[in-house]
Amino acid sequence: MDFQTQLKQKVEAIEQILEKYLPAEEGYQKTVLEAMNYSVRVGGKRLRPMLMQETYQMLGGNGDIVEPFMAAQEMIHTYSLVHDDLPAMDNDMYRRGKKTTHVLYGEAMAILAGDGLLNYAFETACKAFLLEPGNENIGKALTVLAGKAGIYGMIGGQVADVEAEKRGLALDEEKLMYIHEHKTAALIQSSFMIGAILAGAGAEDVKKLEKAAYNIGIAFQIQDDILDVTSTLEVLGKPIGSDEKNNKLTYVKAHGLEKAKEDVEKLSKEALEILQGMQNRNEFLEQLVVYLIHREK
Ligand code: GRG
Repeated sequence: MDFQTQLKQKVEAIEQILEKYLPAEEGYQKTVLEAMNYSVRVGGKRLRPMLMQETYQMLGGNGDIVEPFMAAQEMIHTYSLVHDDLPAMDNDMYRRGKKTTHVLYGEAMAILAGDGLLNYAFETACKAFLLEPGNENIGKALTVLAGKAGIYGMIGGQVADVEAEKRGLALDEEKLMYIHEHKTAALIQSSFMIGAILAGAGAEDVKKLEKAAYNIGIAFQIQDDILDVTSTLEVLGKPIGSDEKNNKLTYVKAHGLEKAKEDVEKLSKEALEILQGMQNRNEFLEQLVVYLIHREK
């Protein structure tokens, strides 16, 4: 089966898992539940749960314990997008080709939907304890899920990004890499690490995958910056030029388009070398990394 067909099938299978874990839209809080579910169902590449599942399988995992974590990670990712699109942050009206959550449900409900998704992510991941009550890897995986999304992870990166933007700080390479590592690479790292931990991998393999995912995350973000300059609204599903509009510190701005493209290649090559050096290989995962880094949307 070719890569695109496999990718499509895997996205559909992940969407079924997500559906299983989304909350029922009922009760006095129904509106926020609808806004949460809208935000998750609106689409997206489902990259993070896919990376988690593929890593889990690469390292010999064959149960369903990874599923609540896959759903949790997509909920965390979705909350971050809902909040990032708010008027107080990027004030974006479109995401994934559809209206953003605050445009449809209002700002207050979008804030609450983001909060709801973040909290429900942990309620969902904790369901792994019901599947395998005695499995101590669940606690380790929860620690990584929380840490990489938190103030020393994605939120930390977003804080530095918001401040750089608001204050119009001069380009600073160290800060730029801090932002990319935390805002973007952190959730990609936790996807690989949680997949590995739940499959019972040792600390050394988890460290190697953390490094590979760092490279993938940075390359993914640089590609995001490249697309913001070179793509179109139709292809991307959101307006291009938003980095410029928001006075964003980007890799393309700091280094120029050519160097940005070269570094994407270099980072992805190093990441693939790490994956190819693992005891077990997953051909689809390697193809997925290449595809994501060279994606057009
Ligand atoms: C609000 C705490 C907080 C964090 C927001 C994710 C994020 C941090 C901001 C969104 C803007 C952005 C460009 C982030 C970098 C990561 C990135 C490229 C996210 C988009 O991820 P995709 O391409 O999205 O996987 P889909 O729609 O495919 O799920």
